[in-house]
Formats: sequence, structure tokens, C-alpha cells
Amino acid sequence: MRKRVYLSLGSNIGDRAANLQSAIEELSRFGKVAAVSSFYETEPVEFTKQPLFLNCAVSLDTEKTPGQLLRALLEIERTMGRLRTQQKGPRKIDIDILLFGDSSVNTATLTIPHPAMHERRFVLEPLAEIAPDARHPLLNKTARELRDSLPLGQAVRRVSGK
Ligand code: PH2
Ligand code: MG
Ligand code: MG
Repeated sequence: MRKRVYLSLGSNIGDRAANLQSAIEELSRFGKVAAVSSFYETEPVEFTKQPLFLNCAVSLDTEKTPGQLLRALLEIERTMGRLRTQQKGPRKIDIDILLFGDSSVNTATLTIPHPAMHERRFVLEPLAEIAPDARHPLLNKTARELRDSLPLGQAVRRVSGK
């Protein structure tokens, strides 16, 4: 069954915009890319001593199961040359599943909704741009509501317009 999925993409090594673009192109092999947000330059959170990120959100309509999609995303990250040296450290490309229809998933390797999405402005600002009414099935709040209730801080700046 076809599901609407929301993804968060990030890059802070090399040509960040080109990295996001190639990842988006690769995603179209796994479904229909329904929307792409503007690109946002964002202050690193959690591990803060690293270069600024470029982040965006993508909606994808896909027939894949959550597990199949996760494997496909990891494969894109790997073929794009992502090296996993430091947890939450600099990366050429990171593709995270935020929401998968209204499913929730809890396995050893996958948690959906993404467990930190509601705390992250670099996720919620682009997500609210393309899907203000997308609903977090556990918190029962929309992307817009989650974004509007974030505390101040975590600078994000829209750098490419749509
Ligand atoms: N990703 C992280 C940790 N911190 N900060 C920003 N601004 N953007 C990210 O994509 C990001 C982060 C772990 O995946
Ligand atoms: Mg991530
Ligand atoms: Mg990731």
C-alpha cells in the first residue's frame, strides 16, 4: 500500500546543496517525490563543534515498508560516500525517516516517528513549510504546532527559495 512518508535530509561536508540534490534524485528510485522544501542553513545541535548544516525536508509516496525504506536510505548514504566516523558528527549526507503515514515503528534499528523530530528546528521548519498539517501520531500535534512551540534558539535560515 502506498504511504506518504516525510524525510529529513542534512549535509555539512563538501558541496552541501549538491549533496542534498543528488540524494533527492536517488530517492525518486524508491517512490514519487511529492514535495521538497527550501534548503535551510542550520546551526548544528547536540554535537555543536562542527560546520553549519544544510537541511531540507522531502515528502515521498512509496510502496516500501519502513524496513525496506530504511535499507534503501542507508544504501543511498553509503553509495554517496558517507563515512560513519563520529556519532552525530559531520556528514556528507544523512537521510532520516520522520513520519511514515500514521504508523509508529519500534525495532532495534528503527524508531518512527523520529524520536527527536519534535525538538529540532532544523527538522520542523522545513517540514512545516511543505506539510504544515502533517500530524505526529503519538504527540497528536501538527508539524506547524510542533514548530510553533519550540523554545527560542537553534538558528535556521532559509537559503534557497521556493
Ligand atoms: N543532524 C544531527 C545532529 N545535529 N544539526 C543540524 N543543524 N542539522 C542536522 O542535520 C543534524 C544536527 C544528527 O543526525
Ligand atoms: Mg540524523
Ligand atoms: Mg541518520
